Amino acid sequence: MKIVKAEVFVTCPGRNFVTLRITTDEGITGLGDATLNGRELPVASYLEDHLCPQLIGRDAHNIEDIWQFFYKGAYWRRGPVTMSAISAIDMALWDIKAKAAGMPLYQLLGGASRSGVMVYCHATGHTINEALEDYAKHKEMGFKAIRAQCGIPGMETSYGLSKGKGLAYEPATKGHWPEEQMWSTEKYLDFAPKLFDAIRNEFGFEEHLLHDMHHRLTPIEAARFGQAVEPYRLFWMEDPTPAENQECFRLIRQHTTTPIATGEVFNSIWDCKQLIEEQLIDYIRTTLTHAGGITGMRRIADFAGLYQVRTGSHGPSDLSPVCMAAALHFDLWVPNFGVQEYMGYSEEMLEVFPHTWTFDNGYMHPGNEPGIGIGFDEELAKKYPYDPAYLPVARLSDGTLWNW
Ligand code: KDG
Ligand code: MG
Repeated sequence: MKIVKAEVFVTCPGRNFVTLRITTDEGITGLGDATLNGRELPVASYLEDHLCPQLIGRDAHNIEDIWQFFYKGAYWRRGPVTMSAISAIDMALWDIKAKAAGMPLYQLLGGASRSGVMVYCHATGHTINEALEDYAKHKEMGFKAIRAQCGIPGMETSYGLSKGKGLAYEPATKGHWPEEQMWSTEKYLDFAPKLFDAIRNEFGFEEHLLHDMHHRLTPIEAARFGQAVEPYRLFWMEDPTPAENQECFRLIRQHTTTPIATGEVFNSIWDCKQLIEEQLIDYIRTTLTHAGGITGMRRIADFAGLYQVRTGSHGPSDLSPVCMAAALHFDLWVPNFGVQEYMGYSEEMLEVFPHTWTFDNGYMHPGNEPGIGIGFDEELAKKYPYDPAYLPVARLSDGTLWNW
């Protein structure tokens, strides 16, 4: 089954998404997500100018060889741009293979290991009371795992907050200049435990409670945080410190039993190796779109399984519904599954990407259509042209650039 076409679409039904569509001589098409938030065009160009022309004429069934060809064959390895492009190709080819087999993708991977995929949602508020209201709303919807973020007194902005009450969280700002936000670790460390205290007092321990620190603390601060929140039994503290320096997670581990999750900015198994091998984390958060598609993620998950590290894939709405659809197949299969992030999508987004997944009482299922169960409405997508937007940057009060 030969590849005859590989097309790249950049569309913005509320957010910019980069979509790859591969077509074969048998008329089967597959979709892949290549979205890299705030850096969409370099991935689109890497695909269009370099990889797509080299796909034409190849056998669509040879997923592993094509993956190796683009990974090793470029000479230049890894990095978010390269790996997002390879990931999209991989996803689209698995979609095609599953359609050709007449099976939902999870069946090809080895079948379902569970009846549904536990997903976690986001509860946020500018104040603790607002966060409690939002938590109650999501609990009512049936979520069994809830991530909680809250505004910090004395700081105008903080990670994870929507721009207004009831609005979806959208960190990127339109235009060509990132928004600058202020950060204070001291204020955060003093305040954060109060949020978890209020949640556990109000709702008890029934739901899994998660929290994202978004790479902002130093290792010893993260250790202090982990220790301080132990009574609230978090499911995980996410990205406590930037993960380039992986040894430093040892220091956090020495001080706290709060589970640690990281990896949403990782691109390959090599980025995860030390953290997993030395059992410095509990959950690996790589995603299909940035870590090599099904082929890359399967290797990471199998390796993590040796060390009782479970998956907790990144799933914000800045990864397209194509990624979400494929992730649900992966999650249904992967033996060492932990949880899947699900931020949700607007109606506009879901009209462009019609899907077969379902949500029921906190669990999602990818559906049983052959392939990954996602479509792309090319005509509708044209109504939403690319609209440049950037993620914010963070600075300390004296102007020092920090980790956003
Ligand atoms: O594009 C950046 C977002 O994907 C990231 O800020 C979201 O940290 C995030 C999360 O855990 O969903
Ligand atoms: Mg995160």
